[in-house]
Formats: sequence, C-alpha cells, structure tokens
Amino acid sequence: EPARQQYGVTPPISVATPTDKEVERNQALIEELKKQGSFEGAEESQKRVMVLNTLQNLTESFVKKVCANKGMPEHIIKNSGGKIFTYGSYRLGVYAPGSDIDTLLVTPAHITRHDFFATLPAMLQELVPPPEDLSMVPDAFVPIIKFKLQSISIDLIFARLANVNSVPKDMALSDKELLRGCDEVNLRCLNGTRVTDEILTLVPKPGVFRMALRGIKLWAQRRAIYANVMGFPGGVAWAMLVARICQLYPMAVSSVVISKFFKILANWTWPQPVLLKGIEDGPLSVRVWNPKIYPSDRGHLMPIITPAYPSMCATHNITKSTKSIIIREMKHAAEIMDGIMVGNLSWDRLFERHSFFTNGYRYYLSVVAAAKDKDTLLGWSGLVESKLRHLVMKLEILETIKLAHPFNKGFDNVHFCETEEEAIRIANGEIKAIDNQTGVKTVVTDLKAEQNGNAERKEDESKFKVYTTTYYVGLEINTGNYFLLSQNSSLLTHPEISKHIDISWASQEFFETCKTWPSYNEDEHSIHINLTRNFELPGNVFQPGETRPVKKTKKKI
Ligand code: 3AT
Ligand code: MN
Ligand code: MN
Repeated sequence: EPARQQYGVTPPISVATPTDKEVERNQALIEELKKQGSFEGAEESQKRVMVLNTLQNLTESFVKKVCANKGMPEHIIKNSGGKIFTYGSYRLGVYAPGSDIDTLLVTPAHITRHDFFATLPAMLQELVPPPEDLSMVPDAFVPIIKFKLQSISIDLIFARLANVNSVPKDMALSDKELLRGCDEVNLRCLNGTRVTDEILTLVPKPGVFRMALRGIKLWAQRRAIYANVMGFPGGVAWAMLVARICQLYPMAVSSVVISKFFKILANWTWPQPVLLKGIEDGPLSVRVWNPKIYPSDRGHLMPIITPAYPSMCATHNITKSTKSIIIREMKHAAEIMDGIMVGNLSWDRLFERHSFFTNGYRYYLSVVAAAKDKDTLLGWSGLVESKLRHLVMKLEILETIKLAHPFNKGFDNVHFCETEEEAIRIANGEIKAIDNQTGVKTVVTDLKAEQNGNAERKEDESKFKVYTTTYYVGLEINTGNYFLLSQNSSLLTHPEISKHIDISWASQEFFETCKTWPSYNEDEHSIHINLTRNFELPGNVFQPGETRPVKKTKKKI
C-alpha cells in the first residue's frame, strides 16, 4: 500500500488520492502521448520478447560452448548458465517505436570478455535470420557489440561475475556482494541494469512512474535538453528525477506527478542532491559519490545520484549555462502545466518544439569537425561532441558572455569539391560551404543513420569530398551588442563587430583538448569555429514549416 510506506529519504509531501479532474487530465496525457507516437504496437513489442528469448538461448549455448572449448567437466558445462538482462528505456518500460534494446550478457567467472568478443559474433551470424549491421568496439569505455535482429537494434554488453560459478536464469543483480572481485569495466557494464532495476523498486507505483517519465522524456527531447554528453540530463537522470517526485506523491496519477515535477525541481535548492535513497557503503574499494570527501563531487551543480552501489552522479556534465537553461525550461513548463491542470491548455502545449534556431540567439558559434571520409569523421565528431562542454565552460568564464547554450545534437554534411585545395579550405573553415552558396555542392546527411544502415548511402560524385559535423552554441552577450571572434581573421570584416569579446583563448584551449585524443592525426582531422549570425544559419537546422530569422534592417525615415 503506497500510502503507508515511506519511499525515499523524506516522508511524502502528500498521500492524497487523485481527484476526478486529475484523472481526466491523466487520460488526456495518455491520449496525447499516443498521438505523439510514444508507444509501440503490441505486435512489435511481442517481437522484442522473442528477440530477447533468442538472445537468452544464445547466451546459454555460448557459455556451454566456451566451457567445452576450455575442456571443462560436464557438470560445469551443464550448470554454468548465463543470463541476459536489460537496461535503458526497454528495462524502464518507456521505449518508443524504433528504440534499441540495451542488453547485458552475464556469465560466471570462467567466461571472459575475450571469449565474448572472440566467440559470440560468429554464433550470432548462425542465427536464422542472421543479424544485420554487426559491429563491435571491444576497447570502448563500455565495450559493446551492436547489431540488428529482426530490425530491432541491440546494444549488447558483457559482464563476468568474478565470484560466481553459475548464473541461473532466476538470478538478480541487486546483491552488491556479486560485485566482489569485478574489475572496473565489469562494474561499469553491470551498473546500467543495477541502477534501472533499483529505480523501479524505489517508486511506489511503477505504472504511474512510467507514464510520467514518457511525458518528461518527450518534453525534454522537444525542448532539446536531453543529452548527457552535451551537459544536459540523459535518460537515467530524467528517470531518477521523475522517480523522486513519485516518491513524494505516492498516490498521485502521472498528470499530477508531471505537474509537481516542474514546480518542485524548478525551485530545488541545488546543489542539494536528488537522492532516491540513502547512499550505501559497500564491499569494494571503489569511489562512491561524496562531496564531503571529493572536491570534484562538490563541483556538481545539479547532482542526481544513482541509487545502486557504488552511487555516482549521473549529471556531472551539467555546466553553469546548461543548469540555467534547464531551470528556465522547468519554470516555463511549470506555467504551462498550471494551464493544463486547470483545463485551460492542452497537453500539446507542453510538448512544443524548442526555438533554439528560429527565435533563440543573435550569435551562434558553429563548431565544425571535418574529415575526408565518413568513418574518420564518425570517430572525430564523436570526440568533439564529447568535449564540447569544455568549450562551453571556457566561454562561461568570459565576463562578456552571459550564457553559452550548446544545442543537443550535431548536423552532418558532405561537401563535393572539384579540387583538393577547395576541400582543404572547407575543412579549415575558409569557405563557409552552406546551402550551396559557394559553388561547392553540399548535401545534408546523417552519419549515424548511415552507419546503422538506416539511410540511403550517398554515391561518390566527385574526387574530393569533405564530411563535416557542425555543433551550435548559442551565445547570450552580457554587455553591449558587439563582439569579436578572433580565431578566424576573416570574421573581423563583419561591420557589426567592434568591441572585443575575444574567444580565441576559449577556442584554442578547446582545440588543444580535442587534439589530445590518442587517435588524433592532423592530416585526417580538422576542427574550426565560425561565428554565425542568426540569419546566416543553414537550412538543415530548420524543420519544415519553420522560418529562418531575418536580418534586422535599420528603418529609413
Ligand atoms: P532509447 O529509447 O534507446 O532512445 P535509452 O534511454 O535506452 O533511450 P540509450 O539506449 O542511448 O538510451 O542508452 C541506454 C543506457 O546506456 C543509458 C546509459 O546508462 C547507457 N549509455 C548510453 N550511452 C552511453 C555512453 N555514451 N556512455 C555511457 N553510458 C551510456
Ligand atoms: Mn536504449
Ligand atoms: Mn542503447
């Protein structure tokens, strides 16, 4: 009975049951989420269950096969087991059509990560039908095998339980003693499932939590504030925030949870952490989030702490600027929610698209990563993306910059050039090759979709190609209306630029940070930053129906 039990670190704010009006608003929320395509059809969801079943069977055969190859005795081969767990949106029950399934394959101690990468891919290939677009990254921070099974994307990771000789099908990962002897990579791989499993046990009504989280995810995506790498909360952090509100209103319906969510969190006394339970000690000598001990933890601006041991901050990437953007969005949403709850506004108002490009800033920095081919660019632009918040933090230090607002995703282009010289000039930002205004044919593309086999592949049309990914940072200027970007001297010719806001230091530091990448090679990887005024933004950042800002002309009398 949710009303009697305390969920979380404080007593509930209210144990009131919902009013008829709140229930009605909740029905309207579900209708709107359906309309917005949040839910997958029953048939598709059934296919996910079958695919997971296939992976479970494959896991058991994989463990048996490796044991047999190692010449282990029959009883070990028989009893080793092996189990598939899930994490991410599928585990939380908030997946949309097209979501991947994040899966974790857990084995006993005598199976190694090397066995996983050496043996499993070939076994996957023997499935009928076989997987598509199989790729693996064994040396990633979280080593992974990615593929599609019956058109469902699978992210498959691996963990070996160092102190266990059998992983039966009914095993849970909640016991922290299971972590004994695990190295850091295994701990990281186990973490996703342990955190999502625990979140679900810490909310009073999982169904209410899920529907509210669907609403919050849709809102955060539409407002472009859903992106862990860019300094915004990611899926796990948003889930924990919703879970905390569910704990405070254990009897509420999802519409009420969403409305309280914005009110409470817009006024939260950061950096007081959001916790779903007390932080636990544990059996390992690993770091647990503790601002009293660790100065870096003290630096977290909006700490949201994972419940499973070893607790970590899921929002260490948040910066001064992104924090103020998140709070601004929450305040705005709180006002809309007031209108929705009294019945003056409909839910679609909450899910309105952001206006970052259409009505956002006068000045943007375009951070452009460039390379000669798309595979090279995929690695390079991923690295640049992961460092972008370092640029934002450097910009924040400048007195003249009030806010540096990173957009939550990059935009890909491929430029077809006649000469190598032209290609080099594009890569270095000497030609602003946007919207085909320069004689260079530029085509909008989507590298990740292409890599995943989701997009048609662009045919070679010319000898010299440049692939670029552009990230945008909107700038709010503190004093005066003028500023200077001195990184690229061609910009000095802008007539409006006279007073100095010198971002050369911030850009140089950022370039240096990016170039410390072990795979960095100056012949293959380029990066530059351009100043882009709002009316110069390229067409590919706008959605159909959106209008580009126009240049303000001085009125003639
Ligand atoms: P979708 O429904 O799949 O869009 P999701 O929340 O499942 O939403 P992901 O599949 O991208 O999102 O990620 C699932 C989890 O995997 C979230 C996080 O714990 C982990 N994860 C994803 N990307 C990274 C990353 N780059 N580094 C570390 N952990 C990651
Ligand atoms: Mn996922
Ligand atoms: Mn994933």
